[in-house]
Amino acid sequence: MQAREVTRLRGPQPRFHRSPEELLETSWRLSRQIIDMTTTAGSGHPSSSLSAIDIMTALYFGGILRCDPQRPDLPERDRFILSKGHAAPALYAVLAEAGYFEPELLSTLRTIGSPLEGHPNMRRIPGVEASTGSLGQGLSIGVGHALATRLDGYDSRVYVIIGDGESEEGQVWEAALAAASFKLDHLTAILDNNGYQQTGPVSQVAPAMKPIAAKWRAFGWYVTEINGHDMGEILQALNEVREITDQPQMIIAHTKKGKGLSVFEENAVNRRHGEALSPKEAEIALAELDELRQRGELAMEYPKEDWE
Ligand SMILES: Cc1ncc(C[n+]2csc(CCOP(=O)(O)OP(=O)(O)O)c2C)c(N)n1
Ligand SMILES: [Mg+2]
Repeated sequence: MQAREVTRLRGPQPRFHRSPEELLETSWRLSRQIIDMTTTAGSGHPSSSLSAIDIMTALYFGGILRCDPQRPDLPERDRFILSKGHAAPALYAVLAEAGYFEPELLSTLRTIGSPLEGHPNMRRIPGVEASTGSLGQGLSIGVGHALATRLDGYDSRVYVIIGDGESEEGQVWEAALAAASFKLDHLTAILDNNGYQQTGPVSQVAPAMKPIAAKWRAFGWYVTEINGHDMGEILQALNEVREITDQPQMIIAHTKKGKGLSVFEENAVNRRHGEALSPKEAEIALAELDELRQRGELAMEYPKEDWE
């Protein structure tokens, strides 16, 4: 049987084209919201959300993701899937900033009746592409979207953020194998490589996870590694992978769980996985964030030799 020739249909264009400096400012604001909403809720995963917020900010507001918040179901849109669904506060902050829903809703996180559940629910929030939280599934869902949009002849790209602890799930590697076999060059995975999972450092729980880049390469993926808190590096990687043909791409983003804020750094076990800050601690964390901004140090240094 002959392969069907499809003309790739272009979709919406990126809505926001903020500069790296503006993106840092956006991410600072959204980081504050992550701390505020989880502390108000008294539960949630602030450190897991903060490690991914710079990447998500760049995706949505740095001229990458082609979507239309007024028409979230447009078939030609790009897709973003947060496979590590416990970082929902980061996704909610980004979606509200993009205009998918009113920012006032953020303070209802995890309250009875609120659509902002502890993990994202695609049936209740526009812009949420997949209901995630049960780890390991998001990349497979991304493979499905990439195959479906290719069959339909759309030019849509699919982006999936996975966690390093999450990568211990076997399903991640089934998806990796499938994506490379199907030559899904419109699929980009981003690994939030923050070095920690729920019960401890990934290097202790699963020492064989290293070397991670070599594993993805061996599965047939194009791989690049970046500082996941450097807007310039994030944007460069996201632009670079668009040029890759016949292969899915993995961006290994070296990040800090809790974005280097002292309240999280002080915890050597798991950077306070799944714990909201108390109001007093939140005050300290917010003051630190504000200080970094005032000193013009929001662009976080994370030299290669310190990457987990
Ligand atoms: C299938 C499954 N098993 C266990 C959990 C509980 N759980 C939630 S977050 C987490 C750790 C995830 O670590 P990682 O992927 O590194 O994410 P991080 O919080 O570091 O961003 C675990 C085990 C879950 N949500 N789903
Ligand atoms: Mg982790």
